[in-house]
Amino acid sequence: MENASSAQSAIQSGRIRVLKEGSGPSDRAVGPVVYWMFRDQRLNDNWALIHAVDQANKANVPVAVAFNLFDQFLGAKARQLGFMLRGLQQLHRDGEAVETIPNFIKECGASLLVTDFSPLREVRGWKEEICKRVGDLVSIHEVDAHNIVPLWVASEKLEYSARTIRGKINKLLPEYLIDFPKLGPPNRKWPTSNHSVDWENLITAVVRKGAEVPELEWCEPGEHAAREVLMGSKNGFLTKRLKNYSTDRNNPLKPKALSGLSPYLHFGQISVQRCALEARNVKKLCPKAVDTFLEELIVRRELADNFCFYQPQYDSLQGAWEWARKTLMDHASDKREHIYSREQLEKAQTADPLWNASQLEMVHYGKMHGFMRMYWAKKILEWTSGPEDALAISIYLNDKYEIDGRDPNGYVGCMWSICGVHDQGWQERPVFGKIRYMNYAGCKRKFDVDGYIAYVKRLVGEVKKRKAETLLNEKKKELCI
Ligand code: FAD
Ligand code: FO1
Repeated sequence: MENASSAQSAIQSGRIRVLKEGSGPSDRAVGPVVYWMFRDQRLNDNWALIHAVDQANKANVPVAVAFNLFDQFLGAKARQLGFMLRGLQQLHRDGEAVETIPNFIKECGASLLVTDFSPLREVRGWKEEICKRVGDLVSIHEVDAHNIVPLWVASEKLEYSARTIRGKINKLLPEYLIDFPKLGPPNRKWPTSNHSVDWENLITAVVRKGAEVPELEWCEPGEHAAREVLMGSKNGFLTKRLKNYSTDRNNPLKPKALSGLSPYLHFGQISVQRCALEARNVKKLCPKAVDTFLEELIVRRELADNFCFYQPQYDSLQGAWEWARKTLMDHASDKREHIYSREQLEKAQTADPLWNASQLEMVHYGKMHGFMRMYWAKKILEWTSGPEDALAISIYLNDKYEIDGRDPNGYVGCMWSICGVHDQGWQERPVFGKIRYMNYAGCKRKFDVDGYIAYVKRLVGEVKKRKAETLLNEKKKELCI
C-alpha cells in the first residue's frame, strides 16, 4: 500500500492510502466516483467525502455515497442498529440502495472507490476482497477520516503505551489539526435512480430482529444531535459542562461530567477533529479540562486504533505483551473466591452490589460510566475460570449492550483491564498476577458507592417504566387501527 501522492486532492496526501491502483488514467477518474461510507457516517467534516467530491469534480463525473447494511454486524442489536439507521436516515437525500459494493461499482461504471478507514479485521478483510473483485480499471482510495493524525502517519508500528505515541502525535498536530475546507456541491448530478429506501420499514424490521437489546430513548442519533452534545446552548459539553471534566470525570455518580460523545464518535456522526478544534477554541476558559479531554480524545483513542491495526490478535490473550501473558498464565489456576457463568454475569447475579449496578447500567441505560468499565472488566477476570474466558465474556457483554461497543476503544479497554495492554506490571497477587488490581474498598475511598448503586436503581426503574409506557401506547395504536 502506498500513499496517494499522484492523486492530487483537496486533502493531505498522507491521509489517503491507495489500496488498489486502477489501470485507467492515473490523474483522474473517467467513470463516477463512489464513496463507501462505513465508519464515518456524516456529511460534515468528513475527509473521505471531501476527497470523493473533489476527485469527482476534477474529472467532471458524478459522485454517490453508498452504505452497505450488514446483517447484524458483529452481533449488533436494535440498540446500536436503530441508532445508526436513524442517523443515516437524516443524512440520506437521494436514494442509492446497494446490495454489495462491487456490484454497485460495476453497475454504475465507477472508476474510483473511496472508503473511510477502520482498523477492525472484518472491515479490512472485506476491503481486501473488494480490491480483488472490482474491475482492473477501478482505483480504491482509503481515507483516514476518523483519526486526526492518520493512523499510518502517526506511527508505523505497534506502540507500547500512551507515553510512546503521545510525542509522535503531538508533533504532527500542527500539520493535521486544521480546519476543514468547505464542502462544495458536486459539479455533476448523479443520474436519477429508481432506488429509494423505505426507512420506516427498514428500521422496524431491523429493530424487531434485534429486539433482545432494545433501543435507547435518551440518546438522540444524528449529526445535529451530536453537535448539540458537543456545544449546544442547553447542555453542551464544551458550552455548559466542561469545567467539571478534570475534577469529576472519574466519579460514576456524575456521568454528565463526561462529554457523552462516544456513541456519536463510534458511528462517526461527529468528527473527532471537529471536537478537538472546538475544544481548543475554549482552552483559555478551562485549560486543565481541555488538556485532559484532548488526551482521551486524541492520544488514548488513536492509541486504541494503533493497537487494533498493528496487533492482529487485538481481542485475544495472544495479543497481550509477553510479561502479561506469562503472569496471567502463572496465576490461571489460582483459587477464585467466586466463579460465575456468563449467564450469571449477564443477569447481574453476583455477590457484589457495585458490580451488579454497573452491569445493569450497561444493560438498561446502554452506556456504563468510564470509571466503572475498568472495575467491571477487572472483576470479570477475578470471577471466571481464566483470562481467555474473562476476555471473551467482557467483549461479548460490552459489544452486546454498550451503545458505543464494537469499537477499537472497547477491545483495548478490555485488553487493558484484563491483559495489561498499554499498562505496566504491578505488585504480584493471586489471580491477577502483575495485572493492575481494583477492588470494592478502593472504589469506596474514591466515590459514594452506595449512592451509585441507588442512582442505577433509579435509572433502571425509569427506563423500565418508560419502556412499559411505550409498549402500552403501541398496543393502543394497534387497537385503534
Ligand atoms: P469522555 O471521557 O468524554 O471521552 C471522550 C472520548 O475520548 C471518548 O468518546 C473516546 O473516544 C475517548 N476516550 C475516552 N476514554 C478513552 C479510553 N480509555 N481509551 C480510548 N479512548 C478513550 N470506549 C468506546 O468508545 N467504546 C467501547 O466499547 C468502550 N469500552 C470500554 C471497555 C472497557 C473495559 C474500558 C475500560 C473502557 C472502554 N471504553 C470504550 C473507553 C471509555 O471508557 C469510553 O470511551 C468513555 O467512557 C466514553 O464516554 P464519553 O465519550 O462520555 O467519555
Ligand atoms: N457499518 C456499516 O457500514 N454497515 C453496517 O451495517 C454497520 C453496522 C454496525 C452495527 C453496530 C456498530 O457498532 C457499528 C456498525 N457499523 C456498520 C459501523 C462500523 O462498522 C463501525 O464504525 C466500525 O466497527 C468501527 O471501526
